[in-house]
Amino acid sequence: MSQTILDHAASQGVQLEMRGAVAVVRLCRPAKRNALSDALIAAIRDVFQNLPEAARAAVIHGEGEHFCAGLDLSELKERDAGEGVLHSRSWHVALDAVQLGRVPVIAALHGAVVGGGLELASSCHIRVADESTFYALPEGTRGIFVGGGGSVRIPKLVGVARMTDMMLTGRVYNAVDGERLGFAQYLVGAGQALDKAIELATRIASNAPLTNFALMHALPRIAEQPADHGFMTEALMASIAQSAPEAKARVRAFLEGKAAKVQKS
Ligand code: 1HE
Repeated sequence: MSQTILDHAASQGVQLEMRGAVAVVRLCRPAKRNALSDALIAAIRDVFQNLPEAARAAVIHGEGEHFCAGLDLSELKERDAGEGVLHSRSWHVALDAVQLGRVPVIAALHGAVVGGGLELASSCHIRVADESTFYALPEGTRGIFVGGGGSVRIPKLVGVARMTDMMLTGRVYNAVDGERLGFAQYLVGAGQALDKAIELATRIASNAPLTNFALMHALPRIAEQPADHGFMTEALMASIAQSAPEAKARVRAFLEGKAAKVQKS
């Protein structure tokens, strides 16, 4: 069943390839700069909801010269208000499948990361950008608004003031400024983002699964709770994580001198 869904997603332009425990997801619509049609959004949803059991981390990247040009503007038909809400909500479901799925997701960025492409990148857990990357929110100049969760997720990366400026003025950030401001956590040479993202994903795949789960599902929720509630949720999550046999084994290995020390960077 899952394989049929993945095959269909591939036919719609979202391919999945397993590299060990890392699911490498590729947007394959380079002629249209990986613009996100309704079919592509549905395929992203289906892939992330049906990752193979063996996947312990995932990477998403785009084929061609750009990560993603955002919403497919050729599909921006006359929608009435109700249809518009449902269209936006369909993006929310797809990008929630990325953010709140089973495994951490790393975005490997290059070229344009604009509009809905930036919304997609911001639903991932880590972003690696190469030096060709640029970030923009052209929605403002096109007379529309973000609709793929960007108004919730992008301010968490770079703040409300910066997002407001980008949408009001059409401001574009380059790769160096993007890393400095928090769009990406890693900046690498041209053409190296995918390799770096797979390297990080491979490392993440070797973490205790419950730690990865806590970071994906508990941390962002704790961050939105009042401090008193956050402390309680943290205590519950910490207790659950440390009671897992894998945590006990890892701590024992360190105490017996069998696990790596933290090295000065
Ligand atoms: C597209 C799209 C698209 C390219 N929808 N077809 N996003 C934008 O406003 C960004 C619009 N795109 C661009 O500014 C540029 O295309 C890029 C900077 C991304 C890339 O430039 P370039 O010179 O490499 O490519 P190109 O020649 O502009 O585009 C190649 C083809 O892709 C061309 O089609 P062709 O049939 O003439 O070959 C373009 O029309 C097509 N193409 N981008 C449709 N976005 C949930 S709400 C989210 C709201 C938004 O995302 S709004 C922001 C939309």
